[in-house]
Amino acid sequence: ISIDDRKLALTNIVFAYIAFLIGTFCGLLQVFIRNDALTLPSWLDYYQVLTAHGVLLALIFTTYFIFGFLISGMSHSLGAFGPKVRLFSWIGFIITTAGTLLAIVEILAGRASVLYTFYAPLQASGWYYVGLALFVVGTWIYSFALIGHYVKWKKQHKKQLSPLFAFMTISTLILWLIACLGVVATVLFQFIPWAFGWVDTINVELSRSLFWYFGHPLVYFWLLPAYMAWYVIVPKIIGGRVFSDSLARLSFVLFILFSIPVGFHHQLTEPGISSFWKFLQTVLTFMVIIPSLMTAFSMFGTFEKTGRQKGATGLFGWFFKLPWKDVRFTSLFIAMFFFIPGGAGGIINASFQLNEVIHNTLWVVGHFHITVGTPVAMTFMGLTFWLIPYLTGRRLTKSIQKLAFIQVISWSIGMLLMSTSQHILGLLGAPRRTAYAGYMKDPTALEWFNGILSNHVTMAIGGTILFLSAMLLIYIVFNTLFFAPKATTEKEQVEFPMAESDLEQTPKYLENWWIWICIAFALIAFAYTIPLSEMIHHAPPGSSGYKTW
Ligand code: HAS
Repeated sequence: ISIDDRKLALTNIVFAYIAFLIGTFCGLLQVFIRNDALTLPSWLDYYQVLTAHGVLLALIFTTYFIFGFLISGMSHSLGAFGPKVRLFSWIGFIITTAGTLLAIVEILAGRASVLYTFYAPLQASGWYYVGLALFVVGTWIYSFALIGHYVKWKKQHKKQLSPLFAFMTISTLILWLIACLGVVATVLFQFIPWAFGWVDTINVELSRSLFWYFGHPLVYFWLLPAYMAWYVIVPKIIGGRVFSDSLARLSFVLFILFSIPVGFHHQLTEPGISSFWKFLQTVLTFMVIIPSLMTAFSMFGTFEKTGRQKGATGLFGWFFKLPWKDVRFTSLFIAMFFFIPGGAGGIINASFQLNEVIHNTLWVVGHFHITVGTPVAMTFMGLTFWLIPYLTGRRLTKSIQKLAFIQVISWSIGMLLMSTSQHILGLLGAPRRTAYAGYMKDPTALEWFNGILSNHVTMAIGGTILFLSAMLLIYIVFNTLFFAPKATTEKEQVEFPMAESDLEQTPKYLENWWIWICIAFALIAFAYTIPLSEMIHHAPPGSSGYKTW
């Protein structure tokens, strides 16, 4: 890809890893506080550290990395960006970064300890919400720049289906744009007037619902780029082709349809929403599981088909034909493996009644560490190993590959220990998000920590291993950015592995975005209109929700 596009992509990836470095350090502090091994100095608050940890890793690291990856892949598959697309991408980057810095300053100043799910009644300073609004606007400009690049390609290639990577990028961006409407509405019309003191109250239930309208598809905004790597990059690395182009496209379309009207599954215990609407959104949540099951099927299909082409026999012969010594593959395979318990946990969470057991417990913390914290984050790590050398024109040396293996294996062990412990503690009843990490030495609480895996030590060891692994990753990033030897011959040059995809059988209507956007809005209207209007109607008179809506 062109030098200018490389610079753009690299800048995003570097910002992602700056956030990763600080965010993982806050994570280390978390486990020590929970272990009662660390008392924070008086100028640092528990919720402040927790907010920084969540915001830096879940929101900032992911978003910058995703845009770095999408920019690289779009430039690789559709050709170099034109000057306009590049200009708007940089404008998007600058606004996103301005918003990020403003939000971080507010967190560091102790004026925004509202956690990464910042819904009411917690209140931050008005400037924090301004920072968040800028962040979202910046990503929109980015998104439209990438969409513009795609539209130009489509005009030059009339009646042709776009390459799979581009199709998946556009699906991800459509999902992101529609999802953000909820958070933009609550930030602009509820939080900013409330936090700056222009109104006295806020409609809490409405703010939470608008947040989760955004908050659930947000997790698919993280997941879909990982799925892009699984569908498009993994087959190339293992020497195969995309299993089924239409299946891959359909699964992304299903995410556009079903990932948004499901936010109530985060609010099943809230009294302000009637059971009927909760149940309806629970059913829709089970619909959004389908594209993930399709992805699992497709992955097994790719492995088996490629394995058999290489001479594998029997039911599991393909397993031994996979390129285990290639860290680009192994990292992504482990990431997929973690998503089996991660996804199963999600299904448990989404089951209306079972949610009663796990809601607001450490189980949920365990769940998101084996969804966004491993399948997604480790896929991004696996991409980093070759993407940075690809963008910098440096070599992926043998010693770096060895370190990369140690990094992903240590991350897996750390995550396994920490998240297993969190899941068990959660089932026993340990609440999440409490600064009383020792649960005030309550005898019942102390019993939770008596198990072999469910004890503070496991969590602390797991968290420490994770931090060391993160530092190793930072070293790898630094090395491949600045110090690894330059690739001088073509053989040494790192490739962008993108598998071939057979377009012949793919129906053209899959790329008719307006059909999917209209159905998505119809489903959203169906799932949200009545419950939201009920919330607005029942908002306490005088509240900002009552006045604004
Ligand atoms: Fe979740 C809470 C339900 C997926 C992230 N989730 C959270 C929170 C986060 C999060 C961050 O219904 C906490 C928010 C907070 O702070 O309050 N989640 C689901 C469901 C899914 C799901 C149904 N979550 C994710 C993903 C995330 C993520 C993905 C991040 C990226 N989640 C919930 C619910 C809650 C929740 C409730 C609220 C709980 C509460 O009460 O607070 C589904 O999308 C999962 C479907 C996935 C599968 C797995 C498919 C498996 C694949 C791997 C194949 C493997 C291969 C390798 C090929 C069905 C694709 C094979 C190798 C071998 C050797 C065998």
